[in-house]
Amino acid sequence: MSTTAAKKTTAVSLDAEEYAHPGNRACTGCTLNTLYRVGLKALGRDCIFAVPPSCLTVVQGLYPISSSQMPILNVTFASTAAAASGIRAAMKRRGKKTQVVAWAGDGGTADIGLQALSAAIERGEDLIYICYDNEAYMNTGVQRSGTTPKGTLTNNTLSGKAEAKKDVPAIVAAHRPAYVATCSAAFPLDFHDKLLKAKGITGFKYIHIHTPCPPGWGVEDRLAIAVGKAAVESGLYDLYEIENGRFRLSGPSQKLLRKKKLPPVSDYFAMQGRFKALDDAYLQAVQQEVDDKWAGYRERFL
Ligand SMILES: Cc1ncc(C[n+]2csc(CCOP(=O)(O)OP(=O)(O)O)c2C)c(N)n1
Ligand code: SF4
Ligand SMILES: [Mg+2]
Repeated sequence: MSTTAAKKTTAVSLDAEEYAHPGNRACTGCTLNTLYRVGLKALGRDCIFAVPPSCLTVVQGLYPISSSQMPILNVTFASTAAAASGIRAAMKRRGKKTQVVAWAGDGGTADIGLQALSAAIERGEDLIYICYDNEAYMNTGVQRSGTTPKGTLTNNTLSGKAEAKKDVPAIVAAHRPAYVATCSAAFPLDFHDKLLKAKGITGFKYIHIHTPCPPGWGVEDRLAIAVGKAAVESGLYDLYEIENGRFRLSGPSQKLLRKKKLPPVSDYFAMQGRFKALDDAYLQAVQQEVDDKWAGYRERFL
């Protein structure tokens, strides 16, 4: 199992080859699009994807007009991790090391595909599972999912979602897979390097990515990256890795440990139309939670 910290990739050292063809049907400003392009560079040509219905199927396109140079199997919602396990078994049988990657949205992961995901982790399948979390069912017009934050306006939570966000990386980590990481689409090179690391580890690898979606979040296209950065830099959304059961803050989140004061989380919420229903009491409660969490991190890691 490889766990050594590799040299960080920069925009200059990134693989110059493009595995995603130019021109696809993503919305302007879609951060999934960037993740996809950069993710393919980390994975390289020898990989196969299992992808359930989602915006990623739109970005990739359907056979025979696909924007990816790698093969994609479009699978049913509930079966992503099971289908990926089947592909891996077939590859093994043929003596091939081809990297199998399940890549799904939050609806396909936190809700509809959760049992197949849990079973595949428990079996210790040698797979990479990527969940891009745009915090709703976006492809069908913004309906709430298990990872939609409390208070969010969606087309079926018209006065704000009543329930809290499901912590999927924590659920996955409770299975003790080989590797768990969280990422943000606002830091695509951090995602690139975590994916590269996952490729070098045997066993089940899970990467969860906070993925701003301009139309679904009520954000101007040009601000999609800024809003993703605000989530991380305010300390609301943490980037971390768990290897062999050991948790560590990583990349941009690790740098926050030594900062005396982080920007208020209200700045992040104020940037987005989907949070218009939040009141001051709620914002203060979230701020308190974030402050307590970072006080705990500082005690533990400094
Ligand atoms: C069994 C089944 N139910 C519903 C749908 C309709 N559907 C297609 S994409 C989608 C939304 C998926 O949401 P998510 O996994 O979060 O991905 P996103 O669209 O946000 O990228 C839904 C509900 C479907 N294709 N199959
Ligand atoms: S709806 Fe959101 S996630 Fe889907 S293609 Fe558009 S910007 Fe990307
Ligand atoms: Mg989604």
